Amino acid sequence: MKIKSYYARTVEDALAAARQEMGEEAMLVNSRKTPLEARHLGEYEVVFATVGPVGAATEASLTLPGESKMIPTAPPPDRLSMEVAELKKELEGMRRAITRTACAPAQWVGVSQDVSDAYATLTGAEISAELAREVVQAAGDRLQGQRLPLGRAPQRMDGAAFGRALVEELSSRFTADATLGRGPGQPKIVALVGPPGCGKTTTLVKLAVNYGLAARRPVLLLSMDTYRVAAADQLRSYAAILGVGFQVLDTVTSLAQAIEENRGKELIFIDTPGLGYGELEDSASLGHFLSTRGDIDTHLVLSASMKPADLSRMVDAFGILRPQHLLFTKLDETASYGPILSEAARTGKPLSFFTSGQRIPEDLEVASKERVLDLVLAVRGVQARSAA
Ligand SMILES: Nc1nc2c(ncn2[C@@H]2O[C@H](COP(=O)(O)OP(=O)(O)OP(=O)(O)O)[C@@H](O)[C@H]2O)c(=O)[nH]1
Ligand SMILES: [Mg+2]
Repeated sequence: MKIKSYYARTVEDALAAARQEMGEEAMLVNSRKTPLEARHLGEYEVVFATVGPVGAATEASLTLPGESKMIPTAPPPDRLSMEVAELKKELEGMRRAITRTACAPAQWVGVSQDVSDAYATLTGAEISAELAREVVQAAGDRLQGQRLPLGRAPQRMDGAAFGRALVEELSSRFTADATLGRGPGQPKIVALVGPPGCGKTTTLVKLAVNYGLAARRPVLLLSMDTYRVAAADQLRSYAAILGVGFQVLDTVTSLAQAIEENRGKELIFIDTPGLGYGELEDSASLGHFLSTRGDIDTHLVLSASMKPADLSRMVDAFGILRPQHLLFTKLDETASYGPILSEAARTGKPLSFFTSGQRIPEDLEVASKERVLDLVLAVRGVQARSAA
């Protein structure tokens, strides 16, 4: 019996090489992902055997591109271990088939490494699987339409061009808009709403400093956060430090009145209590007020570190307040930025600002498409800026 190890990018490639060298009777006896230290030889190590004359020397060889090197090996596997190996092979084949089917659009299956890499990058950044598939598919179509004659196999496509098409596709799926307030009138009124502890109050202060004080615009801070004892004190302290007007209001009627009385201000920021799922219904009057006032620009504040499914549920739950923008905080607490893009794409709502730290007022930045693409594609190394 002759046993030989083949290192190749795929099991199929190894099989083809083995059949060519060892003949059609070459039998796959084992396959595994190549250990990391030998990964440069190929993604998979696949062991093949052929039954030769009894007593023939047993050997295994390590096949490198353009070279064949013999190394000593263990005794030949017995019947049971060969059956186990066969089963392993089948399982591995099934796993790969399932992964491919779930990953790439049907017509791209098994065709292009760029496609599966792109899909892996997007889902690795926790962009929703559905959006990732759509974008990768559309990028491929876009490229095929531009560059390749119809019917030509996509594996011959230009990887860099595909990267650019991918960035363009992603970029076309969401918007960013960091304006404060709605319409040309004054004052600009901005309300921050969101789940408890997501960073509403500190973000509001960051905005007030950067867009009010720093620009010498008269600012007023209003707090509707009377749910918890002394909840408004946090904002009251900031207002005192900054030397800006501050009021605590416990009804929407008094909120409307305070806005009316302060028409002379350029910027009015409204802080609201953190609302969980259950509490959203209890605060129907605030919800009704914010969703019906055409002059209030409501930003839904969300932590970027929320799990994608919880994030989507939360965004949907806050839909009753009809927020105009999505504002993401705590970017410093995650390394997966895909959900930001997914939610912006899913809801069609523009991203407004990002915060990435507790420092006031420094840790605030304008949300831009370039920034989002840089964050999402960081590991891919695609030049997001060039296409955004
Ligand atoms: N790491 C990090 N922490 C942040 C960020 N933004 C806010 N925080 C912190 O998160 C905590 C809660 O912030 P708040 O601004 O009080 O959050 P809130 O949404 O007003 O909370 P409630 O009013 O209780 O609903 C504070 O410790 C903030 O310093 C951020 O971008 N990164
Ligand atoms: Mg607060």
